[in-house]
Amino acid sequence: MDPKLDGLIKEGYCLFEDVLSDDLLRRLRVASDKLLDENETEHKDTNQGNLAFMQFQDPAFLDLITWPGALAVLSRLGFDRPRFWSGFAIAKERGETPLYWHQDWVFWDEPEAADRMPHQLFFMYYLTDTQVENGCLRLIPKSHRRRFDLHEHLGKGHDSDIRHTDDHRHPLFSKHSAEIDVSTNAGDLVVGDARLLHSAHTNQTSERRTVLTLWYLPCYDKTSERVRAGYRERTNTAALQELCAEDRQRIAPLVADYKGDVEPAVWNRVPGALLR
Ligand SMILES: O=C(O)CCC(=O)C(=O)O
Repeated sequence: MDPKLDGLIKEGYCLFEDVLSDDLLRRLRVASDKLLDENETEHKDTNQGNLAFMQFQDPAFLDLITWPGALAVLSRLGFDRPRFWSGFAIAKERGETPLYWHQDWVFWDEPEAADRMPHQLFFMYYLTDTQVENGCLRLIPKSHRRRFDLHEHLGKGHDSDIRHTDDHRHPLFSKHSAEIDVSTNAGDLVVGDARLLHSAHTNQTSERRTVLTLWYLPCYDKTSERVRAGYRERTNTAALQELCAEDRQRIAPLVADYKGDVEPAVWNRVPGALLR
């Protein structure tokens, strides 16, 4: 088995170096700074940082979603017909508190929650080099399929009060004995299973630290109709309609295109009996 796929399956993540070109990286920095500077939504100032929905506000974002290097990574991992779900730009400004431990799978009542293979992957691109000092990613290997003590405190994750609490003594802000730091160089790609527990350190520097997180559905055609219908409920199809014909054509192979009428899977962020 490919060692990266082995890492993804066993540890819940893998790292690919130098995936973005210098030119795309430069354009993404400009585009994401603008997006984050202009963000006036309720997501602007939370324990997640300054979070903005990344759609097609700038041509660089479409280039990133359809980036041949990213599709080559998916293909190397054995996912030849992935779909794109959504994307976010997340800035950690100077002195911002650590992120809380969380996981991002939202269909915990569905059999996919216990699958060996991931049904939802994060692609995280940090736009600067990251270390502990400026808020690099932390994660708990194997936590995508194995229950850890932290799971008892997770609650509804991003859908809960932990996004806004001032009490950073909460266990979800604690250091964990199994955690590891993932330092990256700008242009590297961290691929992870949505079920993996992850977080990020405080940014102690004076520079903004931005990550672009893209969500791909790697084996969409093998994912149940219920889950595909669930994703459809939370997809902004209007943004796609606004693209010009040429851009729509570029993204067409990645569009999550479920058209059935099955009852959508219930949105449930709380890992239950399917996590052992
Ligand atoms: O801000 C970070 O470094 C992590 C972002 C994150 O957890 C996410 O996008 O799910």
